[in-house]
Amino acid sequence: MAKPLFRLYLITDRNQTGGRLLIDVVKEALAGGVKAVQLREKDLPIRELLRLAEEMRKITKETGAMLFINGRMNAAMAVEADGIHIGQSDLPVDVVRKIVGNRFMIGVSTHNIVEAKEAEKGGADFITFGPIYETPSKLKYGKPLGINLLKEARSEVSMPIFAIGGIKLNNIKDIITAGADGAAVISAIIGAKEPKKAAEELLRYTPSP
Ligand code: 3NM
Repeated sequence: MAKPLFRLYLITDRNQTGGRLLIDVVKEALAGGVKAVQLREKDLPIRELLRLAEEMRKITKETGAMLFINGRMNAAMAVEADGIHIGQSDLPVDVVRKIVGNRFMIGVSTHNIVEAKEAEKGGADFITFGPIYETPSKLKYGKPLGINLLKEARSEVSMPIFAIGGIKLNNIKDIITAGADGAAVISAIIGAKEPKKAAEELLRYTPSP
């Protein structure tokens, strides 16, 4: 089975920082040991996203963490990100792979077994699979898939799987036991009072490869 380069995938949402600057919250998470950040600010105009991506690139580089940009290949190229993360309404993964070659890692958001298998076939490096549990924005992502479907995904694909959706300190052990390689989180870190501590605690359950 392919092994991921990281185990905890931090996804941004600048609306969940409780008034703090996103860059400061991510800095704290990096200080807590996070090694992969996905900049996911879908509604930001491209120039603002680019500015934020540049800042994120700087702080991830300083801590040896990987940076992924959600959706926008041009911004990913401009800041020399490590990868891009695409969803089911972006270009198909095989097309993105054709465009970027091996210049970027490609992560794909998947929500069922068919999408997971397609992502693997299309040349993704890893997937997120979810939502496993209820998330604060549950309506957007659909009904929780649950642990059993995560187990099924594990048996169907050999690429790294990051469970996503409602992953917290109290359930992260269960998704690892079910076969996930790691967890992808927003609120557990971005919304935490102490993002550094939150990252450290989650990382205890997701040991480095
Ligand atoms: N994607 P939290 S669930 C961005 O199922 C995202 O693909 C999902 O936020 C999916 O860690 C989700 O706060 C939200 O639950 C994850």
